[in-house]
Amino acid sequence: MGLGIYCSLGLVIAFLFYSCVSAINVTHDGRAIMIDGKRRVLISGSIHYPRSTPEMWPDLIQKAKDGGLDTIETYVFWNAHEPNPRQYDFTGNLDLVRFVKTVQNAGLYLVLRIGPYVCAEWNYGGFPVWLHNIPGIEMRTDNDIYKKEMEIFTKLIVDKLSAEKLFAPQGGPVIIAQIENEYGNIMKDYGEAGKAYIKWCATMAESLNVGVPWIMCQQDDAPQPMINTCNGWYCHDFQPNNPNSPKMWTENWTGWFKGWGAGDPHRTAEDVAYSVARFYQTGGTFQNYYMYHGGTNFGRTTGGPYIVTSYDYDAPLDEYGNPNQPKYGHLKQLHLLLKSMEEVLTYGEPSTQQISNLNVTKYTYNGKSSCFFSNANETDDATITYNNNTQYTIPAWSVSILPDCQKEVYNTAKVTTQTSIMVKKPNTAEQNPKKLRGGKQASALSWVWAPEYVEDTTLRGNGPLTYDSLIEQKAGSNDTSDYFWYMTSVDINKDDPVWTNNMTLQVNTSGHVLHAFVNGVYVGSDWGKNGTYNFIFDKNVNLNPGKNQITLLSATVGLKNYGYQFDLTPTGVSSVQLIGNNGNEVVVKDLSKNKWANKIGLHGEQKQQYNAHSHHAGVWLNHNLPSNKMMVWYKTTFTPPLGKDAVVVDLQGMGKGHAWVNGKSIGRYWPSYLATESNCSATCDYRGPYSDKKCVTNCGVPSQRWYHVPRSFLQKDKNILILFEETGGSPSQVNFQTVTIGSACGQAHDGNNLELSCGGNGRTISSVKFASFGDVKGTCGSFLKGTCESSLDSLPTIQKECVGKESCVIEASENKFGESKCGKDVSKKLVVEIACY
Ligand SMILES: *[C@@H]1O[C@H](CO)[C@@H](O)[C@H](O)[C@H]1NC(C)=O
Ligand SMILES: *[C@@H]1O[C@H](CO)[C@@H](O)[C@H](O)[C@H]1NC(C)=O
Ligand SMILES: *[C@@H]1O[C@H](CO)[C@@H](O)[C@H](O)[C@H]1NC(C)=O
Ligand SMILES: *[C@@H]1O[C@H](CO)[C@@H](O)[C@H](O)[C@H]1NC(C)=O
Ligand SMILES: *[C@@H]1O[C@H](CO)[C@@H](O)[C@H](O)[C@H]1NC(C)=O
Ligand SMILES: *[C@@H]1O[C@H](CO)[C@@H](O)[C@H](O)[C@H]1NC(C)=O
Ligand SMILES: *[C@@H]1O[C@H](CO)[C@@H](O)[C@H](O)[C@H]1NC(C)=O
Ligand SMILES: *[C@@H]1O[C@H](CO)[C@@H](O)[C@H](O)[C@H]1NC(C)=O
Ligand SMILES: *[C@@H]1O[C@H](CO)[C@@H](O)[C@H](O)[C@H]1NC(C)=O
Ligand SMILES: CC(=O)N[C@H]1CO[C@H](CO)[C@@H](O)[C@@H]1O
Repeated sequence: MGLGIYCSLGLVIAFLFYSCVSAINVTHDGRAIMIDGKRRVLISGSIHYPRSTPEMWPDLIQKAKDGGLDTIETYVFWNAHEPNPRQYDFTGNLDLVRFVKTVQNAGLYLVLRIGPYVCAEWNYGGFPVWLHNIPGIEMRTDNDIYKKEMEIFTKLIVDKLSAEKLFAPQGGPVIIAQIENEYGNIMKDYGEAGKAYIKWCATMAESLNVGVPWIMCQQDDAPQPMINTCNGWYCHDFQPNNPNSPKMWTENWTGWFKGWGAGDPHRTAEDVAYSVARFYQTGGTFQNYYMYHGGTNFGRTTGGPYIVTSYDYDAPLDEYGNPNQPKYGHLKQLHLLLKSMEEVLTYGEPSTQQISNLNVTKYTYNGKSSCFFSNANETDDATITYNNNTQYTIPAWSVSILPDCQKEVYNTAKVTTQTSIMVKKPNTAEQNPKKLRGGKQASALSWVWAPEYVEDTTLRGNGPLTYDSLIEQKAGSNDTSDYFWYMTSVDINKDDPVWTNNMTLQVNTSGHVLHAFVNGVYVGSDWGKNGTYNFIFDKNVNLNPGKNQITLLSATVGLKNYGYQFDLTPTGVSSVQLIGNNGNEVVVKDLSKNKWANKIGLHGEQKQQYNAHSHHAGVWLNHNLPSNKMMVWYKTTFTPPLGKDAVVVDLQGMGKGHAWVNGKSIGRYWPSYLATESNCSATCDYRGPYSDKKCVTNCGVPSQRWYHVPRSFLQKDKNILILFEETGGSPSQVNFQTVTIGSACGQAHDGNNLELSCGGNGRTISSVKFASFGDVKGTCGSFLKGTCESSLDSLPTIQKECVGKESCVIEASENKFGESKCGKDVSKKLVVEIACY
């Protein structure tokens, strides 16, 4: 593609703008990605456009830029864009072009990971389920039907972005593209066909002539000119497969995703920074945070099974877009420092020597040197002598960076950014808070309800589809709903050998949730526990002589998104048996090969009961509001909280279901699913290799209680929340809240400045809860004064300088707070906890 200058003339809300963008030449050598011939240190972060809203994008991207990023990375989500064959959707939060342009307007680059298999804890890894139902298809291997579909979609995306001149040679922000995704992890199971497929992927991608490098992550045998890249918690040991490929890290997991039944994952700021610093120390030049902003799995987009609606990921920006402090700020400092060392890191000669078990790496270029000291010991701090008798102490599991090889400017374990504690606040915009019995106050939400209509149809066995045996749920439904009904009837007499006084209905299901009814009466439910999704449902049943109606409702909770042939993992009911057991013999009557009628989805889904403007919706009732009744729709109106803080709805008390605000899905809810007690740890030590089993919190409480309601879903006055309650719950405690910074803690060592802030937006410091200069003990929220505090009480000083302000900066020194009794050997610090309005 030729390079040139592209200009465009546009009219935007009465503003004439005239912009010229010049072609950007993206190449690479064995050291780095080169932009216009210059090697670059690139720091990137993943933000998936469908996991937020277009109204949130500019703010998220600006915060990423302020956080020191120069690149945004996203996958492209095939099943969202092509819900039905050749029917495409690029509207709303699927407006990929708008997202890329938002990144461009912020002056950042973009890495486009087309996949089109994406994993990403996204439903079915991004594959449309209709694809699975094309006869003869085999996904992600050397199969002509699959390859044709993959090529059509990949080309569509490339053409769409090319038409808008969004690739770098056209002056656009897209500097790198990705084909396939982590295929190397599962390739060996596909044998020769897998190798042929990967070669085909490379050739197909190259033929699209996008004019920027293509990458393949986790693909050791990526054919040239594809660049193979690393994904993982740490990537310092990774080496690309070709001397001409730079060392790139496409997924540095900033945290982890969460399952129903799991607690909150947490990866410390110290450990993420450590992994980044070691990567750049060992010659890495491009690194991407997975995720930088995780966001929300709206609608039915969650992968799984059993992954929660929030995709917060403990990322540097939280689900709502607020800085996750100290992670955001601690990494920002590292980014700014690495960028300031860009030239020496990409052109300098590195040399590494070992000094008492530490790796000391020195990069030298043009007479300038920068150093990294890394201590990989998990328990012991280390002191080394470098530069003629200067001593440096490097804490365990940390890296010190000395941009001039003299003065330590950053250490990954020394966090100076404040820790912000986010809180939920009640919705003060709601009028007339209702007094509940016991003096408790609840918001004035009043509810109407409608039953999900089952009595006349499904429970009597009337389904529009019929099959001669049980059908797999994806095959039967194309995944157009979570819900799939299986109905059959069984004629049975008292002389049937299965007829005993102990008859059980046994259902073997591949998940994910099962509800069973016999002769129109509910008999029980079950779902997979601890992440397992195959389970056996067993229930004693009373049958009538003659005809009996069996109705099973199977519900999916996100289709599997990862693993060898994950796409073939069955869902739904696989066998149904009646088992008679009279104590002497067991008689099995297999109903699996019966004639089965099926129905896709709920009546209310068809009639759009979730949309208050639907003309077909069932009548809402305002009397006898049911509680703990399954299959019920609930509706309420509410006034949104004032201000700009993120809005959440607290669904405590509800069972499992789906929620909509003004007809827009805010995702599945399941607050009755508590996080397993045993998997949390009371303490969290950043030292030692991280895994998602470490530092888990919030066990024994709902895995997800609060659900994000993006501000752009809300109208000024009257808004409508509709819930479909599947298993039974009570809406009496449901209320809207805002998420805001409640308090913050910060510390600064002697001679440094302490910065404290209530997060902007006009929010001010309301009080100082704790302040001490000395050897403070404890953690944020429970600090204790040490034994050698400085002579002047620091509290009034800090109150004077901070209260009433949005932020304040305080010098931590004996000059200011008076002499301490700590002595030379104790490292003194100023520690403060503030509260915010
Ligand atoms: C792009 O940059 C490379 C060096 O990285 C150079 O060899 C090449 O000629 C440049 N291409 C154009 C079209 O300027
Ligand atoms: C809890 O920990 C156990 C043992 O490590 C593990 O097998 C299980 O999957 C964990 N459960 C959750 C919900 O994370
Ligand atoms: C130091 O570098 C060597 C060689 O690259 C490597 O094998 C070793 O793991 C590194 N040690 C530390 C502490 O990083
Ligand atoms: C950490 O350092 C201590 C003391 O030097 C040493 O005994 C220990 O073996 C080290 N641990 C590792 C994993 O290197
Ligand atoms: C260290 O000190 C010696 C003697 O004072 C001097 O010759 C040498 O240049 C110094 N090296 C560095 C790195 O400063
Ligand atoms: C699933 O989708 C395919 C392709 O659009 C279609 O041919 C098929 O009839 C659908 N199956 C069901 C059960 O709706
Ligand atoms: C249940 O079904 C699964 C998948 O079809 C099968 O592997 C398993 O053996 C079945 N279990 C029983 C008890 O029938
Ligand atoms: C699931 O986890 C719970 C709580 O840790 C435990 O009691 C139960 O045995 C586990 N079930 C399975 C099937 O592993
Ligand atoms: C009833 O049948 C089930 C399974 O068939 C068996 O496990 C159970 O022991 C039986 N109960 C009695 C009282 O016989
Ligand atoms: C092999 C592996 O663990 N892959 C994971 C990489 O991270 C993404 C994002 O969380 C997951 O989707 C993959 O399962």
